[in-house]
Amino acid sequence: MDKQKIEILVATKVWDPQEWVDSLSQFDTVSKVHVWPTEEDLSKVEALFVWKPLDQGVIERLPNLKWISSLGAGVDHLVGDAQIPYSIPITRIVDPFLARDMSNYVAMGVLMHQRNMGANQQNQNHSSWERLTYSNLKVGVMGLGKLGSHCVNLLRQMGFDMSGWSRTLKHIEGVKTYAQTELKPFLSELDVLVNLLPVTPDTESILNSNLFEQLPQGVYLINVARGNHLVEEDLIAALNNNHLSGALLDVFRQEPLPKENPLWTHPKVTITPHVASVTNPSSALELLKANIKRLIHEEELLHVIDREAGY
Ligand code: NDP
Ligand code: OXD
Repeated sequence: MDKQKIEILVATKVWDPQEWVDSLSQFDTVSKVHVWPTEEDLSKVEALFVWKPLDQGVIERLPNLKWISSLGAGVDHLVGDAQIPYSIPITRIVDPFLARDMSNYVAMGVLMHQRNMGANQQNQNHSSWERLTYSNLKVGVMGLGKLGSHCVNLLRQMGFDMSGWSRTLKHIEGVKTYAQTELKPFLSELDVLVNLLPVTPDTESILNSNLFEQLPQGVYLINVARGNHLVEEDLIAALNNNHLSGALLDVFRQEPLPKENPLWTHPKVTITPHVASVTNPSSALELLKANIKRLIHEEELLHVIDREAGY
């Protein structure tokens, strides 16, 4: 076996793997790229690249596995998977384009809300000239990691009054920051709440009626993290009793969102199909290339997640 080259298995359930396979096959550090599902001999595979749930039985086919990479920023599809031994490091995609695109999406959502674009569109449908004005907004971001911190900085530069909440206290110029124990004061002064947390046992279903009650009336919700953060019935109740003014949702417990889900037709909800920020294969491949070299040279991998914390 050539020590300078490794075999890789790509398992992408919801994406066509071809672009990844074509590029990885050209790396001079890769001897073979397998695509799951396969009957090929996988005993020499050292790296597994995954997007979305891994079929049961994959790991037992990989006796030589040394590293798993998520092909997205999130790792919730991997951390809860009992077939993955703790000894195998899991990495994720950290990429400036992912952060840029996410911040742009959130900025779009905040501006559409601030400038009443839904109501303007309806007025246009009736040729109705109604001057809907606006005020500056206080926007709070839950999660100040790679994406959340980029997002608060962009929106601060756009002139919004920004705050952020994270597990450990952050210091970000011009942004009011709160630590995990300070959720109540963080929530109490917002106009828009943005969720950019990872899903962990601590944050699963965090967007529920108890949290909504701690928000001032009229808050607009933007959920771009994971569907499992949101209790959908609690959101619908809070929208129906006018406690929340609306929601922009990109992620759902079940994706694709089933046709019969009431969120599709709720007048105060705007839906996008998990496209807030999409991994750009060409830049993500640069990170994978760097990590393949590190694996070969037995150096520490970049962007390894903390299995205990779950992100
Ligand atoms: P990071 O891991 O970089 O950041 C996570 C942040 O959440 C950190 O600030 C962390 O705190 C905070 N956090 C974690 N647990 C808690 C908790 N219990 N209480 C308070 N704060 C907590 O993640 P990213 O910014 O890269 O990504 C965030 C999520 O965005 C991903 O996990 C993924 O689910 C989602 N995503 C969605 C996409 C889409 O298209 N819709 C695209 C890409 C990502 P601390 O700083 O103290 O560690
Ligand atoms: C991600 C995503 O986690 O696309 O990268 O949701």
